[in-house]
Amino acid sequence: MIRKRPSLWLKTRWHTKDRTFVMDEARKAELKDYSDKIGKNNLVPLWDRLKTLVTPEPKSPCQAHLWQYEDIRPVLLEAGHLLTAKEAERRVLILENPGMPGESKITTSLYAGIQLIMPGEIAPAHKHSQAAFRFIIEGSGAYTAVEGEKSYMRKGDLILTPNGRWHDHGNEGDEPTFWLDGLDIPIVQFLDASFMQHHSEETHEHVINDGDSLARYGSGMMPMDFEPVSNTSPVMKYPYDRTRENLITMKEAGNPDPCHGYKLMYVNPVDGKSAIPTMGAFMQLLPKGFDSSAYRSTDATVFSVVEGTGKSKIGDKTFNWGPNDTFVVPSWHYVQHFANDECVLFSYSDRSVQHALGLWRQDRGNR
Ligand code: GTQ
Repeated sequence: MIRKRPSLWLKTRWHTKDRTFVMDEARKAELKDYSDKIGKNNLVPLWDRLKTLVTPEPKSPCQAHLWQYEDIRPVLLEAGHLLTAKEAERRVLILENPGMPGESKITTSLYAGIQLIMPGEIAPAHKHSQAAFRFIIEGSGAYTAVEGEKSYMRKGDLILTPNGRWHDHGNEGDEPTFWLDGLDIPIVQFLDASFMQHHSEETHEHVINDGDSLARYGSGMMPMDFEPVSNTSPVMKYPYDRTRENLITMKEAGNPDPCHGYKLMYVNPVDGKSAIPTMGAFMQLLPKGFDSSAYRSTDATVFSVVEGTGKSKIGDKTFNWGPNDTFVVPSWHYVQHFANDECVLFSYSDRSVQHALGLWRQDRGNR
């Protein structure tokens, strides 16, 4: 027969407000002794941890932050004279969230860095489990090649590097070229699924022309009998002139979304889902004077300013931004954008992952 312990029932008082028990010192000591004892066997009482593990709302170490391009550009150029792209393999400054020092993360799930390649340089071919995109900030004449398809870079272009594919970067022009690297490094790290290899040659053979995949897959048509080889978009470059033109056409029609202005998502034309399965990428236009409604979502989002100046209120902080600046909005923080001029903002997040797992939530600001 199971016996109730009347002594414990009597000793327990339920604190209704935050659902904790009120205990006297003797009982606290008893429970502490217990957890110390079982700790030796790598066991931990859930009742000490439940509140921090299962929170009523997202509680992130990720902090809202702004990186100004004028602080990055000169020191990255300095690195351009300190070591070659070949020596560094990739000459990149990581944008590390101040709330997670040492973790190489801009949000809990995503990585960001600014990469520089000097004229004449090559960043040698390698491949890895992590997927990447390059969002071009400054310079032209450089390229990323993915398994032989060379995509030349211009400001505002988005170039994909699907996971597991050989890729190298080079600069055939005469200007230093800078871009934002977005990678799913923390997701792959979390899942312990990282593999990487160096190519036997410095560059993979370049056999496919710039724009080839865009022509084949990215113009509302598909090659006959096309069978996708992966769930990443087969389009390697989404050129800015097209993206911008689409946003301008939308703006001319009017009726901006109160939270987003005019906003498009980069999609895989094969399935209409995110171009890269582990990262959602977006581009939005905010008309001059636009003052967005407060918005929050569970996908912490990294923004890169393409055109215009403005400010964003993120939680209780306000950041003034201009072209080429990067800022991050943590999960479930209200964000409100104010556009001084007509602004174009690129952004990326783990929305696609949260969507796939049924975790994504948004709140369109009914405060
Ligand atoms: O260009 O392949 O910022 O492998 C970090 C890791 C860039 C790249 C990064 C990488 C790359």
